Amino acid sequence: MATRTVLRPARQWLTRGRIWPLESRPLLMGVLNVTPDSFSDGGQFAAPRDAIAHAERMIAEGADLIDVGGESTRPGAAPVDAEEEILRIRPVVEALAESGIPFSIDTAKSAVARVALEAGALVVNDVTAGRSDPDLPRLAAEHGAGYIAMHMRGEPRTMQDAPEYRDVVAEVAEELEAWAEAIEAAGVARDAIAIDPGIGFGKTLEHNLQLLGHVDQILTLGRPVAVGCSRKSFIGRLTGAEADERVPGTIAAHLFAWGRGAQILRVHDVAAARQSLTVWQAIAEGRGGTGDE
Ligand code: HH2
Repeated sequence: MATRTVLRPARQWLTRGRIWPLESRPLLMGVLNVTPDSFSDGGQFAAPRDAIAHAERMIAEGADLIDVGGESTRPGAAPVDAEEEILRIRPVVEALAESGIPFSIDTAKSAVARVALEAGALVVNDVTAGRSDPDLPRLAAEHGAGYIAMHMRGEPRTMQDAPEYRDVVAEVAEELEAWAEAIEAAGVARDAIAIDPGIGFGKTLEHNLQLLGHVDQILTLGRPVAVGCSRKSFIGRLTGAEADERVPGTIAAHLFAWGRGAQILRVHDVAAARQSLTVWQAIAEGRGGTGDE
């Protein structure tokens, strides 16, 4: 890897005029998949009423924002066209906006992002980091929105076909920085762009473990760092647990990533994430009490 400047971790994330401080505690993005086929919660929140009730529950449990997705990106998933994705997300983003719930839109398509941004989405969460739809970064810039640029090799249908890296941490960091710079060149403010190593996207078990163990290296790019391990298959590979039994493994992975500097965590199980982080943080800050509580 070419030598690059080592920067201090980002201190804030700017999304549509809202400043999220990143130093005191991690931001939690609660996952809201309004899809029939997401790998762990597909079909559960397809009805707008159920989706909104779930979003409200996640906010009450400590989510900072809700990440709405209308297309599954699980390995092998078939792509969905923009019209279908819009039909799925429109009633939900409009209701979230009406309730004043902060939300992001998890999409790689500008037509879908436009609907969400017009409703008030604060962030575009793009698993292709601006590479599949060149209009997406420009559109986010027009709205002053935040952007999450996630790392993926290939596309969901084929990404797990023998992914190979020389040095996974260095290559992911290098590619993320190049893609984030392109998003910046399209007009998105530097402080608005978060990067995400894309756990499970074109990576083997070993690659995922390397990336989680070295989040601190990604942090030296000086951009906000997001991580999503929630219920992912690497936890199943390590433990044999099915997707709906992976909360303990998710907590362990996210606590480790937070300890290494990750600032934004994307989770399905918000209450468990918030509780684990609160306890971890209290101990880390030495608020252990007198021992008689
Ligand atoms: N993971 C998933 C989807 N979007 N976005 C970011 N920034 N980081 C991630 O790790 C990430 C993501 C996959 O998880 P999920 O939404 O639960 O499943 P599906 O893609 O099957 O809907």
